[in-house]
Amino acid sequence: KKRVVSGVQPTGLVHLGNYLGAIKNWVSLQDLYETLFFIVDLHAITLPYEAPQLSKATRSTAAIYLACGIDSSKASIFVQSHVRAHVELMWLLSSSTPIGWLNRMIQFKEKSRKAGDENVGVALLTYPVLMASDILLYQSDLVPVGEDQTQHLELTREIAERVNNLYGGRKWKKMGGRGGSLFKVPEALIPPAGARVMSLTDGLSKMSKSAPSDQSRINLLDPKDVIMNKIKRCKTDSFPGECENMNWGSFKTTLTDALIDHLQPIQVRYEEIMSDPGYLDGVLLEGSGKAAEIADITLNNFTFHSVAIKVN
Ligand code: AQP
Repeated sequence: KKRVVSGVQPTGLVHLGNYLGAIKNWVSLQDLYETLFFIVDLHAITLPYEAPQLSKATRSTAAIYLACGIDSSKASIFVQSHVRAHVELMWLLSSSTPIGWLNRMIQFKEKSRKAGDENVGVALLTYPVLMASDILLYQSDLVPVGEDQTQHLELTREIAERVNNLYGGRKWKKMGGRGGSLFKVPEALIPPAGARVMSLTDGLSKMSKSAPSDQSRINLLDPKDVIMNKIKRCKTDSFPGECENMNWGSFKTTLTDALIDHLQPIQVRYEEIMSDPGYLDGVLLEGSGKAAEIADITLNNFTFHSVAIKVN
């Protein structure tokens, strides 16, 4: 089976965009592929954050994966920082990644321009290398990516190719190494069309966890009356579509009802999971165990090929 990896950052409350653009698709992917879904807490610390808030969001995001139908008997569900190999491989990869490649990343340019050089950590520049590590560690075949992440996946592919050239190949066979390519070069798995959910208050931006106004998004855990209110107040576009015979009033009511019906069972399941911390811990422990087994093989092999001597 081909292997697929993906994750959500615990930077806030999981919203409808994260669900429709990512988590809902993962539920179908887990039947077709070998899947690893993680909560990328190490990516969530590139901008200022509160540690207790982060750990709460990490648990909550894991519970949301399960509540949405990710099945721990099919997929490995884990927290990125629980598998130490992510950071270690990142260091090794970063020494072979030209700084010019990172300077070109659009997200870095945008975020650092907004916050100013003195206010952003070095990790904001280097985090695409961590993303490369997240993917390459598992010898992933396919990575589901939204359009804003295609540049980072392309960087991952370039890093893999460069490192395969530098440290892979025949010369290592003589040294007892595997030779050939060390990392699989992953392909993008483009999600179904229409997967970009826009902000409720600004039609030009996507719905986002870190947008300051909660009115701009529908959180998966929003109560019924909050969802009703947000939809009542949200902007609508003027493109004729499937519901063109409806007026705004009946369209918004239909949408609200459909959304509430869809989210309600997820919310019930979420509460059940959160009321049983032992269960959630067990899922995460098992997931990180399975992930570490794969990750350690890649990391050990690459460490041997790039820096360390082999001792028996
Ligand atoms: N509005 C969206 N529509 C469709 N898909 C979306 N995704 C995010 N927003 C939308 C998808 O959700 C997955 C996880 O995203 P992430 O947590 O890694 O970071 P992000 O893309 O930056 O998401 P946010 O919600 O906007 O978080 P913040 O505010 O922290 O930056 C990805 O697959 C993404 O495509």
